[in-house]
Amino acid sequence: MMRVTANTEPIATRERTVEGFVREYLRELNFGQGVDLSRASVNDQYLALARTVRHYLMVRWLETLRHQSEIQAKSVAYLSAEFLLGRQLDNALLAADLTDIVEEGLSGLGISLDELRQAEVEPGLGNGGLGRLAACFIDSLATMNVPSIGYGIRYEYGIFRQTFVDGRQVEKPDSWLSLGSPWEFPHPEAAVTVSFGGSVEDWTDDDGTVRRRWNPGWRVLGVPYNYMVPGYGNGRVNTLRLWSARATRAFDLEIFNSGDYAQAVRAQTFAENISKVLYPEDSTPQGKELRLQQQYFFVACSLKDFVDQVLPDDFDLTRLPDRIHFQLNDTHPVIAIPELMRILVDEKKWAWDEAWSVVRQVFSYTCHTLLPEALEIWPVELLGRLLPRHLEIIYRINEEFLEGVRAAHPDDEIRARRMSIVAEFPERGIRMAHLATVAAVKVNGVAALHSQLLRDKVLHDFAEYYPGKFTNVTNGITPRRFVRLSNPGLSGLVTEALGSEKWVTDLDLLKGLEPLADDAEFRRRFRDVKAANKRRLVGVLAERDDLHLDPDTMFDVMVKRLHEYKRQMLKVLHVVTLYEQISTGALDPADVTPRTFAFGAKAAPGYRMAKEIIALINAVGRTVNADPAVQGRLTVAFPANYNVTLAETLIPAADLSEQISLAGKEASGTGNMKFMLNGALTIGTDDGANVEIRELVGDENFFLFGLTEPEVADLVERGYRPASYYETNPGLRHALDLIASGAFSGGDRTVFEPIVSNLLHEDRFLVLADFQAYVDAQARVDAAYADTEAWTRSAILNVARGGFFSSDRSMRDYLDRVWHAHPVPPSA
Ligand code: NBG
Repeated sequence: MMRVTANTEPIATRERTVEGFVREYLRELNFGQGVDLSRASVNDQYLALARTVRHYLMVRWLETLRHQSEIQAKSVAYLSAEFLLGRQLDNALLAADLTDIVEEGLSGLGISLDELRQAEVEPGLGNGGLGRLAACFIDSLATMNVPSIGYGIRYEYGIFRQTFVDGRQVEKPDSWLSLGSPWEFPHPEAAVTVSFGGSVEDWTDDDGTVRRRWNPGWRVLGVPYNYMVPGYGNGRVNTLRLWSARATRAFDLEIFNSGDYAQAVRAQTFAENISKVLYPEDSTPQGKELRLQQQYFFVACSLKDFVDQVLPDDFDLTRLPDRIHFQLNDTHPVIAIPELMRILVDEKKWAWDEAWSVVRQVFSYTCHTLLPEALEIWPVELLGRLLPRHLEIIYRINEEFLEGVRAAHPDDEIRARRMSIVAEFPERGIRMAHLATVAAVKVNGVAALHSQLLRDKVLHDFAEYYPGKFTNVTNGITPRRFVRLSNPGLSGLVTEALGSEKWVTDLDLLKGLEPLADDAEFRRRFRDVKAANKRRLVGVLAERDDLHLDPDTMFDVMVKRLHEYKRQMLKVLHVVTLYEQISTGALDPADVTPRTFAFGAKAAPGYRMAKEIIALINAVGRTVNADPAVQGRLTVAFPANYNVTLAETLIPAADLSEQISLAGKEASGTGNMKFMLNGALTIGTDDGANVEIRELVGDENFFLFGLTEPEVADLVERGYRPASYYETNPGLRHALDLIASGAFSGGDRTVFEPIVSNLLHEDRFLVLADFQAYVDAQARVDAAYADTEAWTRSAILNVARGGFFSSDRSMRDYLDRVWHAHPVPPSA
């Protein structure tokens, strides 16, 4: 008999040549995709490529998993309802250092890598900043060799695809999985069961102890889908595990046996609905039952996975705090706290106090908002119906917590009520932020100002009660995706100037660019990069959106979710003001810096005012862009469906970054950091991470305007009357009157009446109060832009001083201040 010796040498070392890659690729195309090259569609070619690249990472992935379970080091589990990943291919190529080999190999086959890049549909499993932050964090954790895992939901439909019909937003489903999903590894055999509903009863165990037992009403299965999270250039591949809901077989069979086939199929649909679609609300939660189901579903799956699968069988759970820290990304996963209590007390039969002492050591909570209405409160009725045992547990946690509060503050019942986990008005509800704060080791805000306002305002009582529990970790962004990949021109220049690529994992090295801001030749090359990025964007938007832009104008960009507090409205008013002044002859067009005003923003489908503002931006754009009087001076560009992919071409092309939220409302912002690191100057308020950006870059390289947070508080306290600004400021009056006149709505005065009257009579976010300061700051921008050399110098300094905003630094802060875990380099 012939003996077969398997070649166990990793593919990664065996085939890292152009020829090796081509062989692998063709094999994947033929045997994986089932086509030959001559008949392969672009999608076939892309899928085969993705799978080939995956092979190269596989050995490292398996090695990471093996090493991780061997050394049993303390790990971090990042629990997040959203991971806004963006496209995977380029990042995988970069991590595996395969780009050149693949490009050459494909081109030999007559295939363009770039075309295949465009074939990838990005997984939009998040709404905005919070979800993208989670994606940046897992990238950094992998790159920094931190043993860690991301846990979330595999939504079948991610964030909706935005289209415009007559300038109004119309949402289309995002069926990102429909053409295949080459980056995921489903493990149906490892599905876990999650329970809901039913009731709780007493029972007496063998040693006579009376315990509580949950008799659930229904169950679903959670199927894990694993994704690779490759570190940059370090051979590590971490895991992101997303859960997909399926009907349990028992559930199906029961109903099927009762003879009702249609009902059995409906039950299946019911179960699978849980992971069907991402809720498209950003910052403002909707207290929907399905949403709570989603939250409990992924958290229960993840805890069970960690306790039963990741930990060894004989693991002593009292040692849990040495092995894991669960980071709660906002309140969405906070139901994990009573869930772990339930596991320890009901399933493992621990004493309550023993369980609580462990639970209190393994969770930390990141808050991402300052809007009180954005903190989740679940109606007791709903939570009790869906998770009756968890409600009991929460009540007991609250009782004991309030005992402590009352002991510390006798005769202050008002305080106890304010701090209670259970709200009494307007209906009984569970305040998830309070529950998180009570149980967490640390509570952090996401920028210095935000953390300070959390301590001083939003969670003030708690900061007093738990000194030392509150901390700050300023957000960051991954330099791999948002500089190295998205801005190859700048990356090349920086690498050449610094003499190495080390900055990609040590962003503070950008400091070394500072002296070059004074070097005329470097400035010229820096400008050339920006100009090329602008041309690249112009090309993309011409093709993608049939928008035709002039790359020789200033690119003034505001991209983020549409929210009144973010104040896209201010920027529209600025456009309208300039337009009105040019039209009436008050301003000579020759004195106006030619600008492209670019917007990108999705509104939550149910958010009326946000959708009106989108319609207004498009209406103003249509009028302005068609008017010969402002031709070549003012252009409005609002490409639909802003997403991570578009961000990657838009941000590197920007001259001016708009970060103009009302002070005290934007927790951090992360777009602001991406723009800075791509050499845009910021016009912004003293809000969120803008404060730190300005401190780092210096006042002279930042266009600050607007009320400060204390000034806002003061003005609101005294009674804000927006109409007074309209009455006393002729420029503002003219702009608002022009909108109200129907000039942008075909003469119809009713169309934008709701916007105008909201601004005049309510204006919750003080747009009118900051209007003049904003217009004045924009005049300073124009003046600065006119001095090309000085502007370029500032832009270079923005890049040079932006290293602090690497998400690697954020991770270091979490490791030191929150997780007390350490990087573990792979075995030699
Ligand atoms: C958002 C904030 C942003 C912040 C991101 C990431 C939510 C609830 N919050 O300011 O609005 O940058 O979180 O921290 O989406």
